[in-house]
Amino acid sequence: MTISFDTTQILIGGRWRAAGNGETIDVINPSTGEEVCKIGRGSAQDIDDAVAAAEAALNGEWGKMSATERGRVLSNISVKIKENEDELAALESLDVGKPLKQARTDATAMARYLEFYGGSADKVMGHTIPYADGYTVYTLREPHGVTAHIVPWNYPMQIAGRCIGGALAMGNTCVLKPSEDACLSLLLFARIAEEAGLPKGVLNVVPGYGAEAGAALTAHTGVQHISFTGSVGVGKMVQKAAGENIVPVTLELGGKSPQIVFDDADIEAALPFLMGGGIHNAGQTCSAGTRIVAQRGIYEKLIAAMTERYEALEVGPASDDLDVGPLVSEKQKNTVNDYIKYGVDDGLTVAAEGYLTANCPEKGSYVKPTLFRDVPYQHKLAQEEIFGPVQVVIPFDTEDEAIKIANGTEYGLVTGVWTKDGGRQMRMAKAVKAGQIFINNFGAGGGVELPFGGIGKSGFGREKGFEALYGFSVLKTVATNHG
Ligand code: TXE
Repeated sequence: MTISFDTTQILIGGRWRAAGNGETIDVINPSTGEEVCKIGRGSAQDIDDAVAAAEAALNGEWGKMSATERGRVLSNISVKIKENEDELAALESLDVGKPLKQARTDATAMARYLEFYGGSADKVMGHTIPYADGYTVYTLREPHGVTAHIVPWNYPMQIAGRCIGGALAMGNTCVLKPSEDACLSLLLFARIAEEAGLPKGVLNVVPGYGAEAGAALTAHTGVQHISFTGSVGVGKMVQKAAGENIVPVTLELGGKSPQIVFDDADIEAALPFLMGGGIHNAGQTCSAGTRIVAQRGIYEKLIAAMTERYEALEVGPASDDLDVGPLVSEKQKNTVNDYIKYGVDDGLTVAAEGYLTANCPEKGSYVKPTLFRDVPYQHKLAQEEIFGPVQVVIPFDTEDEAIKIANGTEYGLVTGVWTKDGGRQMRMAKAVKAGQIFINNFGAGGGVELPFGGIGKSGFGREKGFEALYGFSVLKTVATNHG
């Protein structure tokens, strides 16, 4: 495809320009292994400039806008995202290897985030509090100020949509540091936001490496809130940096989410979700339901049904729009293949694999989807986030055992429970440790409205839904003694 803008430019204070040091990063198409363009390599100086621009914007037109007007700007951005969906999806597909259909879903979801947060901007209210005689007490919800957004490569549009949308709804300004591996769609998003009427300096975009631009942003004393989605290791560094400056941080660090299937489950209804949990976005999903925890009575039936589907899975270039595209990079491909090799060498049984179509170029980052069966729940492959198209099936006998397995990792992001027994649905929802529990579904189709976040190593803080708006604002209590 021909890209319609200069991808090397970064956005600071409403001005597109080269990164300060003039350096760039190559963008590799993971479907082919070929370079497609370059992006700017933002430096600490660029971050300084971006934070200064975001600070200035707080005191300009944006800071004076009513919540309703802010909401209208966000709604306009949403409309324009929809108008540009084709280009956004094509860019994402080129950049990270998502099959086109899946990239389009992400563009639609980003539009929906802006629509939702546009509509909610003027509906966040404080309270009046009954207090001592002679007092009137009320609370206000105010913006933090300059907010930092560090976004990974797996869902750039969805993740930026949720954190930028929520932050803007509450009147903050933003500095966005997209992943060095996935930047193109967000550069276009920033252009769309400008066109839709977002005032200059309210959204600044500085692409670059994590250890450079990312670290400079999280350490910056001008930043008043940090949203981070990424790995546990970097999450720890981000939390330390936030601690140095005593600023709030939201960490979304992935997981090892179980889908628990009881004997009485409607397997036909469950199968698309069980498969999607491992295969959608080639398994590179923080909430991927990659641990299939299945009761002994339906175990073999489930394995047989999943095997049939795995063996039909086609892997190919993003533009072929098959079930599974390449992984985001050569590095990610090697990481995932190392996990598969480790499982096989350690004696795990492969129940089924998908296949690579003849169209897969040699240098693309393709991995065969792989389903392991009879995996002990303490095994490395059942404990660690693989972030590729790999699922493990773990058998269990009793409800208590299912709970122990579900809660038996360091993570706690999402859990799916498949059962027709109403009492069990309630018991499981209470017993399982995770930020979201889905009963007889998994993910509820994305659910922009549904608060999302983890416990344990999956992180803390809630994004998405109305709840996120509390995180993106500061509560102020006003107590007036009027006698
Ligand atoms: O993530 P990183 P990577 C997990 C997943 C994946 C693994 C590695 O298991 O295999 O992490 O992916 C920025 N200060 N997740 O290496 O490095 C970086 O530039 C500030 C799960 O790509 O955590 C990028 O913008 N920022 C996850 C972002 O952090 C820094 C999604 C994420 O990159 C930084 C992605 C630093 N010192 C990966 N170093 C999820 N929760 O869904 C890097 N960054």
